[in-house]
Amino acid sequence: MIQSSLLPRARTSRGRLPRLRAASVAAGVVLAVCPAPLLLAAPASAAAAKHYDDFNGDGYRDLALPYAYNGIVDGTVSFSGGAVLVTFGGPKGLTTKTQLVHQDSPGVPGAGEDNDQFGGALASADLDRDGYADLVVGNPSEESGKTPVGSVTVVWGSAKGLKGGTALPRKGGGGFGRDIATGDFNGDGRPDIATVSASDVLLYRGGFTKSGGLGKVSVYDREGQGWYADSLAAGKVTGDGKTDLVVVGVRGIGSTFRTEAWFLKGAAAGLSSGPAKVIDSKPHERLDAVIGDFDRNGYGDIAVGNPNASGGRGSVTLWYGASAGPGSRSLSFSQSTAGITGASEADDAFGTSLAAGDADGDGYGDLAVGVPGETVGKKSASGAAYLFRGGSGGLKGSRSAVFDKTLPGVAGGTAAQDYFGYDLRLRDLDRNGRADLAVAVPGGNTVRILPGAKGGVTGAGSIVLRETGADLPE
Ligand SMILES: [Ca+2]
Ligand SMILES: [Ca+2]
Ligand SMILES: [Ca+2]
Ligand SMILES: [Ca+2]
Repeated sequence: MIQSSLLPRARTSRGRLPRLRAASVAAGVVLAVCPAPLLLAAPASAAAAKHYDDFNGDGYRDLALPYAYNGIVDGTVSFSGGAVLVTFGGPKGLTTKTQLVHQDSPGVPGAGEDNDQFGGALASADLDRDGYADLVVGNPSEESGKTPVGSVTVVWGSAKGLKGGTALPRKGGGGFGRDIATGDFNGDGRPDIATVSASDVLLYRGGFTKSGGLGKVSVYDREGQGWYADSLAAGKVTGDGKTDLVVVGVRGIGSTFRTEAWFLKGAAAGLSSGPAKVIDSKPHERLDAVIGDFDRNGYGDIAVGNPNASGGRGSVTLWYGASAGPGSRSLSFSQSTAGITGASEADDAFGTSLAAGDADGDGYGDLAVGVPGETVGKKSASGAAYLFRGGSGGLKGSRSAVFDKTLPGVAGGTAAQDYFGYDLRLRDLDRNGRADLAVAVPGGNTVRILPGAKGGVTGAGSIVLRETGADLPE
C-alpha cells in the first residue's frame, strides 16, 4: 500500500487530495523584480514578518506541506481529516524540527473528521503583522451538518510555532477554500486572502486580527458567463506594486464547457476584472497556475499547466504580462516542442504541477514543470520534472532540462508509480540566493529538496523529507 497524502487523485477514490498548491507561494514568485517576498509587509509596520513563510519569526523560512489524512505520530498524536506538516528552517536550510497542525490541535477551530481535507490548499502571510507568518488552510470538504461546504482557517504564527486559529466567515455555496492565495491586492500594505467558494472568488482585505477582524469581504464573478472559479495564482503582472490574481476555471457556453484563465488586476478598490484566455476547449478542474517574471521585464508572466491536454500528454500555456495586464503574447508548449528533451506520451501528465522562482540566481524567473506520469527506464509513472530557465525573450525549450530520481546525488532508486514531480515548490530555503525545488514523490512517501544552483537545480546536497508514522484511511 502506498502511504502518502500526495497520491495523484486519479489513483484514488478519495477525490481531491492535498497538493502543494502554487497559491501557497503567491506572494513571492516574482523574484526577478522583487527578490524579497517582503512587500506584503506594511511599510508603516516595522514589526511585520520578514518572510511570508517564517512561522516562528526566527528569520528563517519554514516549509508547510499537506500531510496524510489520518495518522498516529510517535504513538501519541492522532488525527483524521488531514493535517499540515511544518518543517522549520535554520541558517543552512530546513532542519529536523517539525510541527503537525490539524483540526484537533489546540485552538484550531472545528474537529478533524474522516471526510475532511484540511490542508487541501495552503497559503501564508503575516496577516496580523506581528512578526510571525500565519498559515491559511483550506478544507474544501468540511461539513456543516451533513452538507460539505468547506472552510478556511487562519492558524497563527508565534515564537513557538503555529498556535491557535481563526475560521474565516464562509460565503457562498460549497467548496469554500479549495484554493487560496495571499498578496496585497489593494495595495494598502496589508496582506489579503483570496479564495474560492461555489463558482465565485472571495477577497478578504484585512487587516486581520486574532479576535476575528478581517476587513471588507468582496465577491467576484464573471456575471452571466456561466463561470466556475476553481484555482488561483497570485503575483505581480502589471508592475504597479499591487498583487494581481489569475483564476483558472470552467466556462459554460450553451451546452459546451471549456477551461479559461481569467485575469483580475489588483486595484485600490479590490480586484478589477480583466481579460480571459482559453486554456483548453474541454472543461478541466484543479489546474495548477503560477506567476513569475520569466523574461525579467518587470511584468509577471502567467503559466497554466494542463496535464489533460492531448490524451493526458499535457501542456503548459504561457501568457506574458504587460503594464495593462496579460495581452496577446502567449505560447503553449509540451514535451513535443522543439528543443525540449523527451517525448509526449499518453498519461505523462506534463504540467500537473508548476512552480516559479529563480533557481539559478540570474535574476530571471524560472519555471519548474512536473511530469508525474513519465516512464523512467522501464518504470512506468516513475515521474520527472523539468526546469525551464528564464532569460531574454522568456522561456525557451533550449534553456530547459529534465531530471528524475536518477539525478546524481538524489537518494533512492526509481520505482514505478513514484509520481516524482506530482507537486512542486521553488523557494530559497538555504538562503544562497537560488530557489530550491521541493518535489513531492507520493509513491515514495517523501518530498525531495533539490538545491538551486548555477545552471539549474542539482541533486548534490539534496535532502529527503520523509512522512512517517501515518496510517492511511481505506
Ligand atoms: Ca522560521
Ligand atoms: Ca502573524
Ligand atoms: Ca515578464
Ligand atoms: Ca533564473
